[in-house]
Amino acid sequence: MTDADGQVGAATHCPYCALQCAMTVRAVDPVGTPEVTGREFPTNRGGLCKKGWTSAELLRSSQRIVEPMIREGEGFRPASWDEALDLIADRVRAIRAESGADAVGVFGGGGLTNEKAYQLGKFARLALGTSRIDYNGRFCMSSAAAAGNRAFGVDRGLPFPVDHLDEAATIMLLGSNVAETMPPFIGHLAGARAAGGLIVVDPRRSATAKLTAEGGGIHLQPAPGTDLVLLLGLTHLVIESGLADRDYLEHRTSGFERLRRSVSRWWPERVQQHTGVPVAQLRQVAARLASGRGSYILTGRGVEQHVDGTDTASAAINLALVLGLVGTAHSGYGTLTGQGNGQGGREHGQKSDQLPGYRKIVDPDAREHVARVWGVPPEIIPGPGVPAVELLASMGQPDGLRALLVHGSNVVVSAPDAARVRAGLETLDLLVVCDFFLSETAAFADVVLPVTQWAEEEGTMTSLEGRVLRRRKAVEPPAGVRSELWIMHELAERLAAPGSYSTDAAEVFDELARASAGGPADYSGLSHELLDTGVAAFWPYPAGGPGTPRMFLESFAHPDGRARLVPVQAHPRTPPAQRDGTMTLITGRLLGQYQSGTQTRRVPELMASHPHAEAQLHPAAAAGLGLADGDQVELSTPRGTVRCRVAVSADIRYDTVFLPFHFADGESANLLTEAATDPISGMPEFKTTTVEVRAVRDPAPSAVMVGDRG
Ligand SMILES: Nc1nc2c(c(=O)[nH]1)N[C@H]1C(S)=C(S)[C@@H](COP(=O)(O)OP(=O)(O)OC[C@H]3O[C@@H](n4cnc5c(=O)[nH]c(N)nc54)[C@H](O)[C@@H]3O)O[C@H]1N2
Ligand SMILES: Nc1nc2c(c(=O)[nH]1)N[C@H]1C(S)=C(S)[C@@H](COP(=O)(O)OP(=O)(O)OC[C@H]3O[C@@H](n4cnc5c(=O)[nH]c(N)nc54)[C@H](O)[C@@H]3O)O[C@H]1N2
Ligand code: SF4
Ligand SMILES: [Mo]
Repeated sequence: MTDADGQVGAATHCPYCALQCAMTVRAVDPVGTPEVTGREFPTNRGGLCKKGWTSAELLRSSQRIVEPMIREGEGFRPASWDEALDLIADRVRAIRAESGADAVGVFGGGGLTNEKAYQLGKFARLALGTSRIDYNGRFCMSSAAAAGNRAFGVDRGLPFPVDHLDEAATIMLLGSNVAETMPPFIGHLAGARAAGGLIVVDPRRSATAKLTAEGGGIHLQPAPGTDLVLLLGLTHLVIESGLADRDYLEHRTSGFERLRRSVSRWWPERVQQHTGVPVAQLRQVAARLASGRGSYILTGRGVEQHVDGTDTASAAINLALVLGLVGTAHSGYGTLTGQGNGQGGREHGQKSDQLPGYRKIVDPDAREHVARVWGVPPEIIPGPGVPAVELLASMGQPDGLRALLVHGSNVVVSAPDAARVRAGLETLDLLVVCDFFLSETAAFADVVLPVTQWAEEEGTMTSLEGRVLRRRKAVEPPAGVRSELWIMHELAERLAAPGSYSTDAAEVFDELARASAGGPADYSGLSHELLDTGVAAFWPYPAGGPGTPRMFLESFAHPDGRARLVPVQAHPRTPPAQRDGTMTLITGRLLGQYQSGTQTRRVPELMASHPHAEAQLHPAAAAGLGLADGDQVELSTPRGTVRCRVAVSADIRYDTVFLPFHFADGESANLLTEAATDPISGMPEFKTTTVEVRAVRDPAPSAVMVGDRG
């Protein structure tokens, strides 16, 4: 195999995040770790972060599952594929007969290829006959997606190519720490940084916030969970200072008068009181964004993973619209999609309310169209299911789930209120987990099915800029593992399912393209063959092309062609009582770990950089609790307790503690979080939780004796 640049190996993309850095993977020998090199591409320009560089190590990991496993007592025994698949089909049939098809659930993932995500939605609705399918993108992109849909009529994370940011004079990043979560992305901030126009909004002085230091950028450090007030205040300031783009508002948007009234009570002093951001900084930011030299507003999980995440994302969009930034040639608004296929994963039907092409499952025309492609009558496609948190909460409930099939998520670590999720999994009559490793969730399974990894399969991914990319096979998988397309095919056959389930990714893509035709996310002009020519494939890409690198230049996707200003209200939260040890917990990511850690905790170099969870605490807060750097600390909420070491740092607000969520067992941040969700998107509140923080005195007997003698 030789890629387009003449490098030997498969031209593919990184298995991890949505930046989908381009790389070449070359098999060195049948058993050794394949070689990874960065490949020139507009998003990463040859660069990779350390997760990308070490990604191939997992292909040959000794911890890999290489044969199906069936529960036996506390452990597992190896099984043949036939035995495992027969067992699953038998139990699914029995549970359906007793409790109805909705007793069987499916949990998908934003890391699945477009082909697998599409097939999973079809398999759930037709082969299992269930409405109960949702996926981990609910934890990730759902708030931003809901806000994008209501404002623009369509949701594509970045409605412009990433490298257009290079020309910007001002970029405001709200709740996004790209320096750790997408390192090569910071190359695209260089222009704005040099122009003194990088603005970062984060309660921590994150690695990204530190980039504002040179060149006169601005770091706003609001209290966690107050971004909505901050954005309402900035919008108010822009309007009151005469900085709004009146001409743009008149011609390209609707709802300005209502919006203006809705922000009028958020005068700067009041915003300062709620957020802690000084009035002078608010004015500086408003003026900078309105300076007219190319401004972008981008949001990340820090502002979206809240119970008011959709409204917060809407407030960010409103600010961008009032400034006239969206659908123009040199400015914009966007959200930074997280998972490798977080964008495509939300388009092809693994979401509870959705059919392929980003269609609504309740829309009769959409059902008709998709049913025709599937070769079934529309009535047999179930109606909408329930979002992820509700789906997981229904395990063990009357009329809830009795069986769950998990494809590409480790909910025991990544779902909110994880102790309850564990308890729910234990009530199931059947848990099937497809994975490469025995994740914390797979450890609860009745059947674990080993699947192919990224470099062992063909497929497509849709990156954060809405560009459809080819994932290519570079190495042979271990003999015992199978692709998920094959698994769905085999199970569908055993269940005598309607519809056909191809095992060939290119064929599945062709079907997906037909199913998406005419929908908001239209892929109908694309095929593996066309993608292999290297065409820049930004969706919508209808038959004949040419695709859409920059969206909304002419009009928005609502019937009247206008963007909607959606007035939103802040319900300011009461900050935790200023008692000693009562603080706001925020959770997030570290450079060298990925998500629930199933993959990166198995890479020695990455583990060496972040072997354990550490709670980041301000020196003043630490001193007040009698804690020094490296001491043991205990964080607790009514739901659970985490013990870990403390990392004392002036980079965080004194009222806030930060914990990464990549670790398992007693270090798992989601033992503390609450399963409260945004009423519009179903997004859980991952980013602010009231916690009690206390020092742990060494409980070891020797230490107690030392203490006694003193
Ligand atoms: N290294 C690494 N990279 C990743 C991932 C990973 O696990 N590890 N995951 C990928 C995925 S799926 C995603 S979704 C993206 C996420 O990428 P990001 O959104 O950049 O990641 P987070 O660390 O979750 O959150 C970003 C920042 O939000 C801040 N924050 C917390 N609470 C608040 C708040 O109330 N207001 C504001 N303004 N900020 C707040 C945190 O301090 C943090 O610095 O990263 C992707 N890339
Ligand atoms: N407290 C807190 N919790 C959070 C967040 C936070 O910021 N704070 N962030 C949330 C966000 S944004 C996200 S995206 C979620 C992510 O959390 P998870 O949904 O747990 O995501 P991963 O850890 O990537 O889990 C993917 C699992 O599937 C496996 N896998 C990878 N690719 C495939 C595949 O193609 N097929 C199959 N069958 N398996 C595969 C991996 O080995 C791994 O076990 O966590 C959420 N949880
Ligand atoms: S930034 Fe994301 S896509 Fe690029 S190498 Fe790192 S993890 Fe992979
Ligand atoms: Mo995510």
